[in-house]
Amino acid sequence: MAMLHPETGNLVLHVVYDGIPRSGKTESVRALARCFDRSAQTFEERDGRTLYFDWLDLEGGRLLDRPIHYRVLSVPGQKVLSRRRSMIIAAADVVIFVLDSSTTGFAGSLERLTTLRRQLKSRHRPIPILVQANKQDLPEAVDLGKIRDRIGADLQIFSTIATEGRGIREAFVLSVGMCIRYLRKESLVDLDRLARDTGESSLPNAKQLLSILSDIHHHGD
Ligand SMILES: Nc1nc2c(ncn2[C@@H]2O[C@H](COP(=O)(O)OP(=O)(O)OP(=O)(O)O)[C@@H](O)[C@H]2O)c(=O)[nH]1
Ligand SMILES: [Mg+2]
Repeated sequence: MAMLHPETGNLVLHVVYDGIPRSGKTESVRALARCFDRSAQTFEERDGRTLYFDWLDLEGGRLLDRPIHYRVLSVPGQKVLSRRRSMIIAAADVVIFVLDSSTTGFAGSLERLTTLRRQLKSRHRPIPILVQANKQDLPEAVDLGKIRDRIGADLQIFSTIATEGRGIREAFVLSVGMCIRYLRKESLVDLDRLARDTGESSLPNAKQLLSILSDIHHHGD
């Protein structure tokens, strides 16, 4: 959800990478960080699997005359961590869905995308989704035409190879453009309301988010 940063007053937008396990979410966030000479933080990884989230802060552009601060987060893909995943998705202003284009990951990705769309439909306002067709370097990768046929024409698709950083920055820029256009068009950002909300519940930092998600895991899973 769009928020005001309690210290800087900048507008904070949440960009969330979702997708099945091993689809390339962490790889995408790390490649994006490299594009901006930053490094992403990974909150706990075991055997190469994200246990909580990846986190990256970026800045750029303005909305309602405020500089925009992007909080880039990736979810843990594993099914057993779905409560953590849902909680992170609940904060999203835009979701980049990392679709695994390998023959083994494609069917599961379509299923997960359906779940994501259902989940986002229940929100009080629609949340834009960009589909990042990842692993397009694999010789057996499902091609964009077939992916388009299966997911429908209403979602934008962008081809990427996260391990080589190809397409990652462009997909990110496209997704935040979609998000900002939508927020502007629908006049969804009301600075007065955001200022009130910021006073009531300030934005959790990475450590606080980690703690919130650990509690959910202990009590819920
Ligand atoms: N060939 C190829 N491999 C990729 C690509 N993107 C990611 N991978 C590989 O896929 C594996 C999983 O990547 P991750 O980024 O860790 O996947 P994830 O989606 O974060 O996985 P979870 O944290 O378990 O949800 C790693 O071995 C990556 O190197 C790609 O574009 N092409
Ligand atoms: Mg990961």
